[in-house]
Amino acid sequence: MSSTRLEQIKDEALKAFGSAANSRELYDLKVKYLGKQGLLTDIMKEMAALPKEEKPLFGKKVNEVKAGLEAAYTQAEEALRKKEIEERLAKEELDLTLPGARRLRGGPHPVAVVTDEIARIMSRLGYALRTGPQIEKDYYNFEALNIPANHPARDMADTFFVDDTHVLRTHTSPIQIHSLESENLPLRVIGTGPVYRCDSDISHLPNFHQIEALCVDKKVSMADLKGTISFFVREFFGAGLKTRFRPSFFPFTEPSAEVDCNCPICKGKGCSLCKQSGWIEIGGCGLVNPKVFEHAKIDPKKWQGFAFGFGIERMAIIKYGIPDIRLFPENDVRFLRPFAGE
Ligand code: 2NL
Repeated sequence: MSSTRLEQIKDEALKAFGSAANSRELYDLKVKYLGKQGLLTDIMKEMAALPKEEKPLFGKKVNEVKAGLEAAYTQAEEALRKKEIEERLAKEELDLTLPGARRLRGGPHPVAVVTDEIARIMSRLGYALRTGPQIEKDYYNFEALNIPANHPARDMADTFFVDDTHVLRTHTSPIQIHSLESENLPLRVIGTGPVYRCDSDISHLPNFHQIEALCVDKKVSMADLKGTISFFVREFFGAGLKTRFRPSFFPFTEPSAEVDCNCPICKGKGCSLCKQSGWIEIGGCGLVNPKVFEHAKIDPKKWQGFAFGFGIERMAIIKYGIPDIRLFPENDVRFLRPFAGE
């Protein structure tokens, strides 16, 4: 009796699969016949009532029917899918006048562009590019640079401390200290990379970039320093721009000066960027403090040096008129694209 019923279910299911109008209907039929609570499952349960010797044969038959129905389902589904796609293609029209989905191309980041440009200019004066660790010993970030224990830069409020003796470097000067310790003199290097300050507002980022130059030789003067920076400013911002020094203080240089140049936007005439003064501050400089040489075991009676440092984002802001320093870490392609050099 069960075998007849099985055949009946099989024929019925095959017919139904073949005449399903769409995939949804076909799926419902699959549930009805092959599902966990479907007709084939029901019939398996009836097996319990059969005499023991008939069970294996019947079980085999059920499995055959099941396999057959599953194959028929797959075939029917494939056919329906094809039919549905063809119907859609026939019905739906492609609007070829719609604009394509534009993918904005990125470009080199202005920090990278400015870094490369500075390195290129300074290489013509014999300066080699150096990088260094971003986590520094207290010694390399402060002590070796003659920054005393009670200096405000050492305060928790300005410096990210990693542990008791390590900090995220707050400037690129430790790179130069490593060069002083490990390279032969005379020496001309630029150190560059990210630096960190516990400081964040509309004109300060906690993570920005610096570039510093260091020249050590037998006889080095403020005149060499000024000549080098003036050359650099003209090459980087444009011919005809003047440079001026204002006395300042850094623990690692003596004497020290702030560096201003003619505003490259108005060429010194006065505009909103330079607040009508015609001058804009670009960084700091000075002659290497003998104490820095002593820390690096270099005899300050035999060697002299000058150094200067710039903020890279600041250089880019001045050169390209970037309105907001917070654009730098966002990597929005609309910001990056103009630097792609296209
Ligand atoms: C600034 C000023 C400066 C230096 C950096 C330096 C490095 C050594 C010895 C002496 Cl190893 N000096 N670097 C000197 C003066 C100024 O940076 O405003 N940077 C953004």
